[in-house]
Parts: sequence; C-alpha cells; structure tokens
Amino acid sequence: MKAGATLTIDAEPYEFEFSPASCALLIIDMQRDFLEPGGFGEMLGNDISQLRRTIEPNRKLLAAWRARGLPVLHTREGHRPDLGCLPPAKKIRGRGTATIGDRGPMGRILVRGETGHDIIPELYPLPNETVIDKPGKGAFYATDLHAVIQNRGIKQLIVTGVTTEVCVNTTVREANDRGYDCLVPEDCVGSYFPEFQEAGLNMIKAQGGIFGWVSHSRHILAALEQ
Ligand code: TIU
Repeated sequence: MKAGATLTIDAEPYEFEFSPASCALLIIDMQRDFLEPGGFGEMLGNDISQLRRTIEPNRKLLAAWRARGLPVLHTREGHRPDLGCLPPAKKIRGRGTATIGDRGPMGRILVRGETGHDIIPELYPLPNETVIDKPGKGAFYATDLHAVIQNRGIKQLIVTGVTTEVCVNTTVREANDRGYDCLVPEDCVGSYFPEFQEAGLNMIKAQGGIFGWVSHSRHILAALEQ
C-alpha cells in the first residue's frame, strides 16, 4: 500500500474509494459492560454472544490497521462519576432496579473509571490511540471527536463496534452530516437483536448509500494488502 494511494473496496451499494492517508478506524463502545458475561448488557437480559462474535474480526482489522500506522480512535459510552453529564431521562429509562450510575456487577454502571466502562482487553487502546468518552449514543455529541479528526485531516471513517442500530448508526448519521464518508464492515458491528443488525445495516446502505457504505472486513483487509 503506497502513501496517498486510493484503493477500491468491494461494498454496498457500490464500491468505496478508500484513501488510507485520510481514513481513520473508529471503534465504537467495545466496552466490558456491553460485551462481557455478567456485565450491564447481560444484566438487562441481552444475548451477549451476538456482540462477542465481533471481537475477533475487530481484532484482526485493528491489527492490520496498526501494522500500517493508520489512525485508530476508540469510543466509550459513559458518564462522569458525579453524573453531571447524565440526563435525568436517560437515568430513569428502562425502570430497571439498577440503572446508569448505580453499582453493577463491574462497578458503577457506565461510569468513567469503572471496570465495566472500560474497553475489552482484546481491543485495548494503545497509548498513541485516541479514546473519546461520550455521554450519548452518537460519538460527535458533546465530544471533541470532530476537532480531533479535522486536525488530523481525516475525511473517511471505517466505523465498527456496538451496537449496530444504536451507537454505530447514530455515529454514522452524525458523521455523514459532517461530511465524512463512512464504511461499516458488517462482521465488525453487532446488535443484541439479529433483526436490528439487518435493519441497521440496510438503513445505512439504502437509497444509494444514504448514510454510507456496508462491506465486510475481508474486503478492507484485501485492500490493505495491495
Ligand atoms: N453503545 C451502544 O450502542 N449503547 C447502547 O446503549 N446500546 C444498546 O443497544 N443498548
């Protein structure tokens, strides 16, 4: 792969013109509370195996990305320990016995600095990688993500992580409105609900790619090999 080269990635609704020099890998919320047994996600009755199948494809893509020295950003959904950035409506949503900010199986649920809030060991950020702490579902809302990627000349995003229809979809929509081209590899994103996985991907690529492109990590890895 030559610096400044443009490569073509097989994708839907049509091929993605990939410019590695201005493309970042953005990994959304691969946090222990969403993916690990006994975490907040499982506590809510969700099937975490639907998310855990994304770990290995993400690990491979991340390794290839790192090997080429390309920019990596990670996000974590969560709140300040004083819960100052937690909207009351989000706090009470779901009517659970334990909600965000309360003690959960891996520390206070979705609170920054707690074990469950952190990224799973398989995809743990390196010291030179950017970690964006976000209070909402979208990675642009109330964060400096836009400034960080503008400063680095990023124009395209490969967006992976969880969950497909919630934080991945919201972030892709936010990125699209800010002028970024987003490519979502379907094997690297997951939903607790198979029907939402399918719909979440269809929503991105419908109408000529209304929010972006959908592909598979093998096509991205093949392009990086060129
Ligand atoms: N990261 C993310 O998607 N947060 C969520 O709350 N997702 C759910 O599917 N609940």
